[in-house]
Amino acid sequence: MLDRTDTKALQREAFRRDVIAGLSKVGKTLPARWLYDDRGSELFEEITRAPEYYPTRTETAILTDNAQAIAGLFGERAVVLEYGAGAGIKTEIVLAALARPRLYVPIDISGDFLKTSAERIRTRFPGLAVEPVTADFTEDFELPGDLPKPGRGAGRRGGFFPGSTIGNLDRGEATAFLKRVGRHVGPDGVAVIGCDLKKDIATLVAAYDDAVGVTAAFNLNILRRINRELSADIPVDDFVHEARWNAESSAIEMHLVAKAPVQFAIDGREFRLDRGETIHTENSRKYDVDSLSALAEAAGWRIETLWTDERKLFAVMGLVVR
Ligand code: AVJ
Repeated sequence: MLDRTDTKALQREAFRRDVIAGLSKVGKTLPARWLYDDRGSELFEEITRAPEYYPTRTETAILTDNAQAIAGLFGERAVVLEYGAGAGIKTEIVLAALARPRLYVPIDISGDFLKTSAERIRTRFPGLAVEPVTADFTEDFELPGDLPKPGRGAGRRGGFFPGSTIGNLDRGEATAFLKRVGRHVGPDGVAVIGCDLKKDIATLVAAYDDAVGVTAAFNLNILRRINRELSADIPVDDFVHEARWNAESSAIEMHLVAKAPVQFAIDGREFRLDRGETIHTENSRKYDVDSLSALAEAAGWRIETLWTDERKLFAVMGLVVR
């Protein structure tokens, strides 16, 4: 029996469902969220240090260089809602710059991850109230009713979503996400969102196919995870990592390409791939100023400030509700 309070078992069942559904389609896919088990998260950390992967260090520099302006957007006594359990140093840069923040609310689906990062923030900012919320922010959810409302000791509410994770969402999902943030922060709310920018294809592809092969290991790990958690027998060595630019969707796509005809079983179901057939594991959309404005407007926001680096590699949007 599935215990409804056992989130680990529920996650395992959701994983099995998604894997079987994705691999049963004609164009095989696996949802990108499943790339991040413990090993996947470790490998992603390594990616952020790869010389070709410019987003993390560029965004961190943008936040550092503009911390005062960002703090100005949030205003005094802000209630900060972070979508994702905490982006480590980026969160700290913003919180450290704020004027007497009222409350920090990290939101994440993983309760364990939330606990650890909430503890880290409490240690680093002893005077700051922290109220973690366990929720899947890619779907609609209500904030706890007892969060301080603007006025009476609390300032504005501001959403924070760094990392260009918004790039994993398609246009409809990204619009729905920004509308959700708008509902959470209310009419006087603001948001600070990190987005990767369109640039020459060679730079983009290299960032998602680094020379050392960390990104390849990260992508292939999803197959190892299926073998580990769903007792499957996927011949992982028969697959290679590929990063592709899709001009139509303005996205880098990660694929796992079968080097030979492959067959394997999961849960007694047989799956086959022809040589050259792929499993599409991630989209990472790249924006320009016009597409960012259009996205913001469609979701009820206006770009108040767009902070970028000198080489225009990455952008941080400062949004206000229209
Ligand atoms: C964590 C989704 C922002 O799209 O750049 C990095 C994930 N995938 N290298 C990105 C990722 C391959 C990353 N995000």
